[in-house]
Amino acid sequence: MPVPASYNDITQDKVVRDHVGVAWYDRTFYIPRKWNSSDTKIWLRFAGVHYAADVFVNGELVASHAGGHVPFQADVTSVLQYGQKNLISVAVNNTLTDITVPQGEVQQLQTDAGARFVQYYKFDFFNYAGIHRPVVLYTTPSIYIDDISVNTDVNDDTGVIEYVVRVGGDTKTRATVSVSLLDRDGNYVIRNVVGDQGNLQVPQARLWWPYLMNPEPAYLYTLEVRTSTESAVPEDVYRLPVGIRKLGWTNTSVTMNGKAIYIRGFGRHEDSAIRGKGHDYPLITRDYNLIKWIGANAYRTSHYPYSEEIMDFADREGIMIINECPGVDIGSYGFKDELLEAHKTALTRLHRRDKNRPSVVMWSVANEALTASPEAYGYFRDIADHMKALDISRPITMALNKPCNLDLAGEFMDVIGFNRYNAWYVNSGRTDTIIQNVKEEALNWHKKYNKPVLMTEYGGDTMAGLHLSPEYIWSEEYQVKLLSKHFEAFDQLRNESFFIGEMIWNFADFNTAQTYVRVGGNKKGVFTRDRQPKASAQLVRKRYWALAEELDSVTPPDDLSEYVHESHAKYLETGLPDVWVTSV
Ligand code: BDP
Repeated sequence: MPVPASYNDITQDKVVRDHVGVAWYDRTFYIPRKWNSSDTKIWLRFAGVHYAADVFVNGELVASHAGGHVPFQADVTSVLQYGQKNLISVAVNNTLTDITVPQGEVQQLQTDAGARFVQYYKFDFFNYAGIHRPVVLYTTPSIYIDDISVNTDVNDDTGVIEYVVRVGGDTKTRATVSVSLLDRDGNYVIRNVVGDQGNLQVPQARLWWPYLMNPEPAYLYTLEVRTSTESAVPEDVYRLPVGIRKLGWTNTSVTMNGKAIYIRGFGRHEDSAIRGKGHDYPLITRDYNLIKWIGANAYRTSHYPYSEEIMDFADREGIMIINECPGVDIGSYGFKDELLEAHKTALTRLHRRDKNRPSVVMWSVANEALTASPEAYGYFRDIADHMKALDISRPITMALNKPCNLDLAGEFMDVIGFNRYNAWYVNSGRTDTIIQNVKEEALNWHKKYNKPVLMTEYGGDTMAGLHLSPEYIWSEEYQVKLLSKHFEAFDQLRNESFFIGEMIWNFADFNTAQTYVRVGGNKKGVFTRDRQPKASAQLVRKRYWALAEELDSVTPPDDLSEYVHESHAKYLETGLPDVWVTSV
């Protein structure tokens, strides 16, 4: 099996595709003799293995980890054979139960060949499994930088970087920490400040801005952290990209550097043909090109943390991230204490991995949980308390879908996200019901909780190439109409002060479990699974760039209005005559 990749879609064997339980990976490798030094530690790091993993090196268990979307590592210095062959074995277990995050259930099915285990789950994406993200061996000195936390603020035009560095390794030897700050061109702005925590003041700071909100978005400094000791242990150096920004929120808005943001984006998935959820640089680069081409400024990592490489792109390109933990459909198999603990652990690990990223503007603690069940109240109060104990610098949210009047979790959130499939699962075919329902629901959420509201999901399945006119469900024409009607609702809602954004479900088509409501997967993408635009992509592009123009005075790309008949050109200046507007 190739690594990184999901193993499911690589072979012709559906037993491999639908496998439930443990899969073993083995691999041999050599370690140079010169790595064998008392000053050096060797780490084995997995960026993501779904769902649980036991890792053995030369037969010795070095790491056990549960949770498919966050990294883990082990100090393997003492189990390696230097200058010789080593064996690494990884047992990957994809089983989901009522106390894994996300939840699932395994049942026995009687088949013609006898009883077989089958994995069931309620969430709507294929439970791809395997070693999904890169695996690396790397070295540090024996006294090393274990963790860095930064928080930023802006006072007038001075940027403030608050930092804490944690040193790991032999605690008997005292290590001195010093930090420096470099600008984007590599020039030192601040040099060698000694101490493992402190505040850096950056006069005339260049701020981190989202894409299209500023002509120079995503400005990143580099925080260079060094350790030194009085012993012979060599220094450790870590270079952390830092975006200086001030995030704020009220009961009607979320602000970046004092300016209200309006989110225009998508829900997404890590998903593609053959690789499944395996890391793929060309694919993620293409995705960012499409996101920028279409003029989006944000997305939600529905429904689990995405790879670190994907997050690096967001930091560097200025794409705002609603960072979601794998709490999708939480409660579908009951609410238990062990589930709550696993959910908190998932949040802790996500926070530890992504706490320093300027792109992360909100934490999403769950998607479509069973928030109308009585247990949901205490459960989500604890989840929110836990997240707040980890981070008070970012608002928390979740994507809610239970009827507003029955929901028990929203009061613990800072921002309300809601998912609703008007004219799709509800009133299929009736695009004439969208505007009033979307407006009414958004208003109801705001009335109930007095928080900013955004629509985190809406959309309809669309078979690329299916054309039916007048529009009919599953056709490209229908998706265009369904989105347009939502846009009208959003434009009316934007006049209400509390409505802060719109996210289409989904960026691209993706694979799901086999069910009769899915034709080769979920087809709600604005792009196909191989990242080609459907007709709706052209419409979305016009809208997202128009919003950027209206809100942030951005000049849209030339090709957006390639053809305008000369008799209409004048309306670009003066606006459409009233008679046209009413007839549309
Ligand atoms: C929502 C879920 C999302 C699904 C979507 C759909 O949050 O994961 O893929 O519906 O049905 O309920 O397309």
